[in-house]
Amino acid sequence: MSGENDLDAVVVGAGFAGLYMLHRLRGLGLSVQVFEAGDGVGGTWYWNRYPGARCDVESMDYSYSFSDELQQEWTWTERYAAQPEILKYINHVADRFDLRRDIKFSTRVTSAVFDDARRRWTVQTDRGDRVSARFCIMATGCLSDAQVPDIKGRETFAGPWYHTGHWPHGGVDFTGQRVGIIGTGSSAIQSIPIIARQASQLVVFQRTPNYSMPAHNAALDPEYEQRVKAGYAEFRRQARESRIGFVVERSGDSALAAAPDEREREYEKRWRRGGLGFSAAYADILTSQEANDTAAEFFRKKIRAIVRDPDVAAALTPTDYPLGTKRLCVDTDYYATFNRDNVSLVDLRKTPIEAITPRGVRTTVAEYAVDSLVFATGFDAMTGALLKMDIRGRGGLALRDKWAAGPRTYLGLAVAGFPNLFTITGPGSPSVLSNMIVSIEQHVDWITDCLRELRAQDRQCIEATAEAEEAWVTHVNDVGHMTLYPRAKSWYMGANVPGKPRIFMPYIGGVGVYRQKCDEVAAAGYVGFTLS
Ligand code: NA7
Repeated sequence: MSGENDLDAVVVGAGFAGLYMLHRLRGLGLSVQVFEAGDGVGGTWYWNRYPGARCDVESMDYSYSFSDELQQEWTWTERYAAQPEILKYINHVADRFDLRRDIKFSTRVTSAVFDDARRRWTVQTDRGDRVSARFCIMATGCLSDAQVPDIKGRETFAGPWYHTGHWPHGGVDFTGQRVGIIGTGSSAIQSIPIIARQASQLVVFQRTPNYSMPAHNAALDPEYEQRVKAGYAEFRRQARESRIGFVVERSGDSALAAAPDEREREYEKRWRRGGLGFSAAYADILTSQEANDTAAEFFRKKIRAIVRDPDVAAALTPTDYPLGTKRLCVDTDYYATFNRDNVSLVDLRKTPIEAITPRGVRTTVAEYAVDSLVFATGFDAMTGALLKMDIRGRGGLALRDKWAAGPRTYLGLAVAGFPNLFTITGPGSPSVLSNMIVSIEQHVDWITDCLRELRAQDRQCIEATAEAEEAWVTHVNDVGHMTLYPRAKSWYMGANVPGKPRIFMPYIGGVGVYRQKCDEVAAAGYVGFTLS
């Protein structure tokens, strides 16, 4: 497929998606160059090294399934793997499959421009690379563009500051310090209990309280591990066909139809089990406000039972959006941490931040002096990393312009007007609503089959049609609006980034259903695409 100095494919990113994509493309005999901004593999797990960083999906689920040798030989130590262990795993994968030789590290792609005449992509980097490739595959991650909010006076702060998504590799020792943390999403909820144990004082600045489940993390039960490994093929099959990429048992269709004491027992059982499966208890929790209220009220009671100070408990209790419509968090001792004498909570809804000062953070009522400041303020999710690059399709069309009113894709995999460009777990696919590894493998396998088919048919180009894209965008939107998700100001909706269009970006139809749709598209000769 390649001419002189030309590559078959460029892959952007060397996280879980980029690495597996490279492995599969090599299997097709294609020439591939991967560019990675970090100086090592791992993506999310390379950057997010904040204290307590841990996967919310259980270890036996959150791993590659493509190699049985790999999944049999690797042993996880905990029910939920911590960041260092996941990073070790992905480094092991890179070595085991000899992936590093095609990855250029510490190199950020700045632009990807489609040349209509040659029908190739020209990709440029911040290190002066300029390569030409038939295919351009974005494995840039959904939560990789860290957001430090533009708060007045930010640059005047005299002490060190950190973003959870760009944590120093050597770690940070907060012993004896007064620390401020802005944000109470997953990253904050994982790190707050640990920072609180180190710091002399921790001030938590909260804009929106979250619903958080206990993790009940523990050493991985060797018996469970053996059982899964003995039946891994079936375990993975069920995950692929499930709604969210791992199996969560459902108790019934309707929380409202269940008797109140039975429902309470069910919620209690799930609380004791811990983890993300809570909102799957009843099918209507995410579609009926009334059903959702029963689950939300259960959480509120738990928070009141754990947190001693009623005012702090009230501030930590979400009341104005349905449970599960912002990402459910999973924690170890989060709520209990607010019983510590050295931890205080500032409710920014009552007393918003006015400015960051050289000494700390000033709200409408007080200045909080701190030695260090942590921004746990999240990411420009799903589109941020893509739109940071200058991506231009046919006729010079900029992706930034095309997506000015929100992302538009076909299947979350391709974009009309951008031939031979693929987005792994792009907006419009289940992505962040699923076990990412299951969704990544599904996309990578689909793209690999697609490129093999193009070669078999001696075609050079594949492009989503505008009609198929329009129909998919409508479908993603329709399904999203059948749920309660659009009622929350979440990063799923783009609500955390000032000025970002408010669109429900992921596809909530379910991982199994979505896979079937993608397979049908391929089996029918890539309906909705033009091959040339
Ligand atoms: P999240 O979940 O986006 O959380 C970011 C937090 O920071 C959240 O509480 C935000 O409040 C808060 N935030 C953001 N900007 C501001 C400003 N300007 N002022 C005050 N507070 C602010 O990011 P995470 O890193 O915790 O988690 C990302 C995902 O990683 C997570 O969902 C999992 O999938 C894993 P808000 O809620 O917007 O009011």
